[in-house]
Amino acid sequence: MNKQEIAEMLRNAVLTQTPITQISQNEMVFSLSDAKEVQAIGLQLALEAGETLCGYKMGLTSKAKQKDVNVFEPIQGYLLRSFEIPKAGVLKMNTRIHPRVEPEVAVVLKKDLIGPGVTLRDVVNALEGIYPALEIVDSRYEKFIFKLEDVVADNTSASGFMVGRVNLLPELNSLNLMGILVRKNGRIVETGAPAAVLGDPLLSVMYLANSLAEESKSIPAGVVVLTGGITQSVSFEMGDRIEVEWPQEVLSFTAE
Ligand code: 0L1
Ligand code: MG
Repeated sequence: MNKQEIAEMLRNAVLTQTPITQISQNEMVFSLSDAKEVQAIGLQLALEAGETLCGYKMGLTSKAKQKDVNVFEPIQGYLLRSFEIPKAGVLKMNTRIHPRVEPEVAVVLKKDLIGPGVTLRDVVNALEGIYPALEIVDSRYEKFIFKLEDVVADNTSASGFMVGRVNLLPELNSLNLMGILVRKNGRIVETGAPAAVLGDPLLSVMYLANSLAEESKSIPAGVVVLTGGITQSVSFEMGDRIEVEWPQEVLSFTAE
């Protein structure tokens, strides 16, 4: 299969909620650079279908997430406006395959971050806001199993996100140690703190800016940047109620 065909197959898996066999199992040679090209074609297909790009995500930036899926390198993907879940909302299960939720830190910038050479100080100076967030990942591969190249081609399993209302920027100095709980049907199933993300989630933004620079892209002001799952992801089913609790705000949804 060529890269266009692989991208179309992945898009079809999203649209029909039908998981596919891992690309790495079928293709003799499928490199990381091939996978990045497939991801870029997938974005193009979505834009041609009328979708809007609204941000970027980093993935596998915490040890918990890396162990979760047995892939040990940070990865990046894109966010579409249609991924956004209404706050205090309902998560539609009929558009997903086997979704999981993870607590994240979201960042919005007041000025473009243009690499290469972006430093942590540059990120701090560019911050408009830091928000509690959650991401829905939904691998398009059977049994949620993949290699690095597969998950990159699959836009890092991106499927949904919710960004809170409370801007944590005034509390930047204590961000890394804020305690976060994930509850499923009232029971605590994960606990963590933003420091789990590369020691500081803002390093994830720095990494993203410098990595986008290799493709002559930047992080524009105003877009959402998800910095990566803080804990292992949590699977859920129809009827489950999920709450991601920060000291300042609770993000929640019911899967219907
Ligand atoms: O943190 C992430 O968003 C990781 C995404 C890729 C792995 C997964 O599907 O869990
Ligand atoms: Mg994530």
